[in-house]
Order: sequence, then structure tokens, then C-alpha cells
Amino acid sequence: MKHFDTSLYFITDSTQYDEKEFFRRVEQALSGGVTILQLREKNRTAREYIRLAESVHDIALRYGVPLIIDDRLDVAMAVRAEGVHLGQSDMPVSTARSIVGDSMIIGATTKTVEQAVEAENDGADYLGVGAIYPTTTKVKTVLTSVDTLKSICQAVSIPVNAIGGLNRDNCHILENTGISGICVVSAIMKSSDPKAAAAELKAVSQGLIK
Ligand code: TZP
Ligand code: MG
Repeated sequence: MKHFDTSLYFITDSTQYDEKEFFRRVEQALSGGVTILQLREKNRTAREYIRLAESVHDIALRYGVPLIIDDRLDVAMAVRAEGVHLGQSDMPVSTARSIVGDSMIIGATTKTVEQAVEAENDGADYLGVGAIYPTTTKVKTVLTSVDTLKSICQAVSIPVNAIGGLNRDNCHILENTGISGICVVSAIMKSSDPKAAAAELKAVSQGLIK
């Protein structure tokens, strides 16, 4: 059994910052209490993705926080990241699991109970469910209702995280859904104080999951 805590799952977006500022923000977020970190890069070559992932992994390791690579198992394996996150158009969870065995955390994006149950059966370790609210982050997604989120939490035994437009002021609708944590991009990435934002969101999330 792999041990990881999804209560405050921070997903990066490097598009608006130079590298120095990006790393500074990631480090600030980690020092504020992020419990799991995802590097999410949509417009990088494999070579660029690996180079960036190596640096981010070095930072995450200093904080003892697992690094998850979005979309790309090859990149995750290349940098010995702790995990990979797979969407419905990425490599199937079962394929990834057969390649890496038990060693790696595999997360999956699911929007229906059927997808969630399939991902769990295929070997996913956690699920991301959303978007709960409209998001300003560049992503192809549709809204997922809180009722569906709740049904997914009831249908699977692995941790389920809510995602999409979440911030400290609007998470209350996630109360009593059964989530294990929240995933955020903008609420930390675009904050003027990523460390304080992470600390606040962690307190909010911990209040929700009890
Ligand atoms: N998947 C569903 S919504 C989303 C992803 C990757 C983006 C969430 O970003 P933000 O800025 O926290 O709304
Ligand atoms: Mg993906």
C-alpha cells in the first residue's frame, strides 16, 4: 500500500511565469503545506517536460511531497516521479499499471460513476472528479455535479478529490460528499502569496474531510 495524502493537491501551471518565478511559487506552495504536487504541462516536448520535471522533483523531494506527472508515464518514469495522472484520453490505467507494477501512484480523471469504478478496477490509486465550478485554467472539461461527486465517493474505496474552480470561499458545497481532498491550480498558482494560500486551503480542506 502506497501512503499519500491528497488533502491539498496542488496542480501547477507554468504558462504565466518565467522559470525562476515558477519554481519560487511551487516552493512557496510546498512550504505552505501542499500534500501532493502535480506537474501539468500541455505544450512541452518530452525533453522539455523531463527537464522541468527533474527540477520540480528536486524541490518536492526536499519537502517529502510526492510528485505526480500529468498525462505522461514516460516522463514520470524518466524522472522517477512518485506517480502519474491519467485522463480519459491518456494511456489506460490498466496499461500503466501493467508497466509500472505497484511501485507508482496512478491517478485518474473520472466524471461518471462508471468511469470511476472502471478506473478503480483497473488499478487507480485515487480519482480526480470535476470540474465542480467553471475554471479559468486551460482544460477541456465539463461541469460535474456535486451529486455525481457524492455518488462516485460512495461507489469506490480509493480517495476521491474534487477539482475545478475551487477556492477557499466556495469549497463548502463539498461538505459531506466523502472527498479525501481538493485539487487546485489557480487558487495557489495565481495567488499573490502562494504559501499563505496553501496554508488556508489546507485548513479548509481538512475541515471538509474531518
Ligand atoms: N480538470 C478539471 S478542472 C481543471 C482540471 C485540470 C483545472 C482546475 O484549475 P483551477 O484553476 O483550480 O480551476
Ligand atoms: Mg491528461
